[in-house]
Amino acid sequence: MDERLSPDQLFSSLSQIETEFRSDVEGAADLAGLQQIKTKYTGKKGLLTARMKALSSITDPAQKKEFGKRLNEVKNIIEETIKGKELSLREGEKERRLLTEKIDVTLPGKSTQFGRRHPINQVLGEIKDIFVSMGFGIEDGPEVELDHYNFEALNIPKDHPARDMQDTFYVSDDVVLRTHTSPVQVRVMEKRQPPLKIIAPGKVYRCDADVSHTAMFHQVEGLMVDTGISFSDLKGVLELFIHSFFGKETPVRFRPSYFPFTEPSAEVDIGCVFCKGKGCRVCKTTGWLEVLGSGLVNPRVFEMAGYDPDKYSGFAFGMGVERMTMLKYAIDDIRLFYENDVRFLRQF
Ligand code: 2NL
Repeated sequence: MDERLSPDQLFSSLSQIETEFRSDVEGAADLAGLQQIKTKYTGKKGLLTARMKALSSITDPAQKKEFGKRLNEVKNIIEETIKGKELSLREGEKERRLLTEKIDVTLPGKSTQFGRRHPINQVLGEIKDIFVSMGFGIEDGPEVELDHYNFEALNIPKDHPARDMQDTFYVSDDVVLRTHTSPVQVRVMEKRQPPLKIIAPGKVYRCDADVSHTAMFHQVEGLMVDTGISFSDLKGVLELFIHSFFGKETPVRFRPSYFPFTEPSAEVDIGCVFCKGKGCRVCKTTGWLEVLGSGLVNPRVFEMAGYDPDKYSGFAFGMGVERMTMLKYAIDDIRLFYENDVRFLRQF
């Protein structure tokens, strides 16, 4: 259609476009509206674009030059005006956001869920700290152990009934999953001469499972060897340990017992944490609970380790970490530790 307009008409149409453009821009309320206006005039099918195409239809060179100049002028006006308007619209929008968007710094923050150490590891750490404070060193060793270190060197021969006492996982004829951490201490004795003051914490395995037994559990054993170590050293160390761990008002007693690797042997009881010594189902009405086993190291064990039993004496003890944890927190089922229900674990 533009092709059919005369040069004069083309000229005046440019002025109309300019006027219409100015009023359009005036009314643009936001950036989206401005974009529409931009398309209306300078887009592929825009009003100004159409006039540009019409330029080639003017035959008179002077008129063509004049129209081209005017066309450029309007084009520049349109582009500059849009640029300016865009800037002021952006400013306005920023201003509006600053006024309407508010951050309430007094609102509570988003809470984070914190993890924590497993109660067994917490208690294991507590037990280690107490013995370290008394000068004990920490030792470890293999969980898959030779029958020799787990049994023979502890005075538990192959046909000994004590082997049935500890239901053992056998890997092969002479290799077992350790049933206690004593073999760690035997290995240390083999390598080092007295004095010795060590604990051996770690995982042990027994083929057993009920409310108070799991196939894997944790044990801390201890061993002190020197010249002149007596049963009173054993009593002093273990009483101090019990009072640090359960509190200094906790009643303690030593009761004669039997282990192949100690002689004499004693079991250590504390006043029942469930009934405070009155007698209940858990302590079988005795008012006492067994917490650990101990004794003076059997001279046979020293001989096998290459220590002179006439020169050295020592005491040893062993405790189950799960059992200590259950007594400390009055928990009646060991399996709770390994079900990994966070509602249980979060309480520690
Ligand atoms: C218990 C009893 C005990 C030992 C462990 C031991 C280690 C060596 C030599 C002598 Cl190398 N004895 N350990 C001694 C007495 C008792 O544990 O009821 N544990 C849960």
